[in-house]
Amino acid sequence: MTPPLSKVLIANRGEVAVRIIRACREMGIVTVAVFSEADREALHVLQADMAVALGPAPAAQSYLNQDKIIAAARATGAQAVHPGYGFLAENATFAEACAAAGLVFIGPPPAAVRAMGDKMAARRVAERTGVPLVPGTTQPLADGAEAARVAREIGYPVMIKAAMGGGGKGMRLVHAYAELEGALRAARSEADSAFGDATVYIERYIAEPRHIEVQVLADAHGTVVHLGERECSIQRRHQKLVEESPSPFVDADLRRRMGEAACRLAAAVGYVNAGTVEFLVDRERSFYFLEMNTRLQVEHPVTELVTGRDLVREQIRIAAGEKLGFTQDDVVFNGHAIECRVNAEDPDANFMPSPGKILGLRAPGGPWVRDDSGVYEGYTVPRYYDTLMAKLIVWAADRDGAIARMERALAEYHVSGVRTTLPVLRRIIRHPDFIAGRLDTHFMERLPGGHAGASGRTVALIAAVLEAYERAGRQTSPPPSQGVSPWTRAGRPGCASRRAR
Ligand code: MV4
Repeated sequence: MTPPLSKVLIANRGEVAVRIIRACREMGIVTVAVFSEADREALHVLQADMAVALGPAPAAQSYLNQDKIIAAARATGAQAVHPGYGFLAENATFAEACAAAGLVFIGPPPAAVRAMGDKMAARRVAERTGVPLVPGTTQPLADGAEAARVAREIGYPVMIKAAMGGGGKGMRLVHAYAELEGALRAARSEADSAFGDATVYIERYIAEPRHIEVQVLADAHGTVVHLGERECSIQRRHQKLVEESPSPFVDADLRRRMGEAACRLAAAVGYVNAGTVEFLVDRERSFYFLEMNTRLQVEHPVTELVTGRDLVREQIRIAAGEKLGFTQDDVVFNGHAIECRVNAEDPDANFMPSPGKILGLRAPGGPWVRDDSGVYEGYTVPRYYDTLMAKLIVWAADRDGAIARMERALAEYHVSGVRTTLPVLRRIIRHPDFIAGRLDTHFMERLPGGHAGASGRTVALIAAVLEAYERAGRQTSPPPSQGVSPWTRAGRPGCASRRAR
């Protein structure tokens, strides 16, 4: 058996890096942080036992630079790498590079990442394992004629999706035959430029669905269990704002059927570690496989609070070759948890990123309130990365109690210096539809001022502003440092081995 891990490198930043450090510390594992030039003062750097500089702020030169991260792991004697989410978390090539360097990748086997990365291949796995999937194609579309034939068969409206897409990129809704040709061309060209692969497929459009996902855990000894579902319907332009577990729409029978489907799918691709199977659920409570995320998810805490299981700890134990140590029958669901994402964005300016110095910060506390934060008062939120600053998670015995507790906690929350999504979160939590559990993926479009989508023109305007902002930033940034920076030196073993205080 693999010896337990004693030193882990966290190939990420922000709140998730802090979350992983916390699990490691409780397990007696030494932590190695990595950081970019924009993150010298970041919380994850302050909290880790050791820290290694990667290079300039842009992710391509820091958090996405596989060679630098593997070199940092080797230099510090880390045995394993936790990728968190985003960045390299679903990069099969990186998982392989870790293995080649003798490092344990705390995540699924590269083959499982690849199988699920191709959405059409994932649909084929669902098909042959009897997991319900949205009616449509499971082989690449040859041409417009074939698309028209399939669309007529399954019935309009349909969606054209990029095989290598996900998260809404390269996706087109087609209401009628007249739009098909143009949508097909647009989806192909968007897919080609975004993923370097123009392969697309067609699905029947599910109107006003709920987005419900199932958490799975699989060990290397053949045990696969699910930890129930998360309701993630409250999204804006494919960014989740509020998540909860259990879903107010899912009863014990649906939970069991969705859970079994998720476990079957995971087992079929030889899945090991934590993963999430996404489903669309329609008004009739029919569920359809959408895609599988082969990583820890941002919203994992709500599952932790209702199951009492530490998902990051389980990920590390599984990666070390340990047995899960419990079965599906041991998984019990207790109470209700809700998570709100606090982003540095300006809800009054179409959720434009709002980087800058946090001048004042008071996070809520009290019973059953969890603050998973990557920031502190006086910290400057860099403009280079995702805007997620912190997650606020509450637990209560039932959904009404959790809503009351979230409303109380949001009222305690004060941030100044940067704009945040807090005002929108307060409005969502008090909305009659939210309170009644009337949720679907169009919730934000109905929220006054929530403007779920932006018109094409607004998007173009934002893109232009951001580009100008980026150009201005580049001109004022210091030139890239040459050779070994003091930060790289500080990160080398023996130099900056800062034990936790
Ligand atoms: C769909 C759909 C309706 N019908 N597929 C959006 C992200 C990507 N993962 C899949 N998405 C959707 N696929 C069919 N056949 C509606 C969406 C969708 C959506 C899904 C989950 C959460 C929010 C969403 C917002 C808009 C559209």
